[in-house]
Amino acid sequence: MLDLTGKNALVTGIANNRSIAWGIAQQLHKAGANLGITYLSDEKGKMEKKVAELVEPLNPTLFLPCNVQNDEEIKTTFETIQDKWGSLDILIHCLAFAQKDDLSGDFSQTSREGFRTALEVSTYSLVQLAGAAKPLMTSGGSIVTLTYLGSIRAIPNYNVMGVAKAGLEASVRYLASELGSANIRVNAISAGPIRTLASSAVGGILDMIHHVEEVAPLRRTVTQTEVGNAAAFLCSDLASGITGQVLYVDAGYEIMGM
Ligand code: 0WE
Repeated sequence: MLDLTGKNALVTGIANNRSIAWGIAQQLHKAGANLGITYLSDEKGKMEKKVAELVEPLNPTLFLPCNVQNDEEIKTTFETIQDKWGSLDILIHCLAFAQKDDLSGDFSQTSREGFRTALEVSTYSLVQLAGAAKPLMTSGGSIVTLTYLGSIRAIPNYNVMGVAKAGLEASVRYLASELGSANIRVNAISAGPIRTLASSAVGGILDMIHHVEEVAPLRRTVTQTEVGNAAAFLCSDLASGITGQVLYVDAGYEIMGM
């Protein structure tokens, strides 16, 4: 049985009730995990309030700001985990950002700054958080990140994010290789396109979703709950032999040639 009772899980990347991270948090909670939630702090504290209200039913025992471009917030997050929990079992990484003008037009025109930002927030952040989590995962652990097909195929407009996700998937393999001896598993879920805050800001996302509904073997897109269930599985002892992998939760779309 899928059972995460007694496991401490840190979930990053919840912005609202459409976030994939929200789907994951709900399924981890359902499986009995003790949750810590991080959010991206803004000046007015609007995000803090919104995310706090959303996650309240999941009874998180930690609720912290964690902007991965802010070393202090990362330090405080993991110090608080050490103080309040003593150890960490599960880390969910659902963070990505590219400047909006780098998600359309010619990839060859990506600026140095835009490239740097996308890889810092979307790729390096996994390495950074895994490095901070490693000393806290004293009884082994499971790290799960989110990726997208644009890492291995040229998806129109995904551009610099495709490069960031390719780097993310390679980072999953290098982290899995390093952390395996501590019984820490590292995997990625490659989710099909879903309407979220991030994807809705992208032109043409609805056309992409309609394309998936026509072509994918299951003739539909996937839900946040389905991604959440796959994440709960990867975090559980049911997946004890799985590390360094990219698991496609995409209604089968990735296998199709036409
Ligand atoms: O990884 C993603 C979303 C990544 C993303 C989205 C935004 C929109 C708003 C990163 N940074 C930003 N920055 C913003 O300012 N997906 C898999 C969803 C997604 O994004 C796309 C897609 C799909 C699918 C962008 C272009 C084409 C397809």
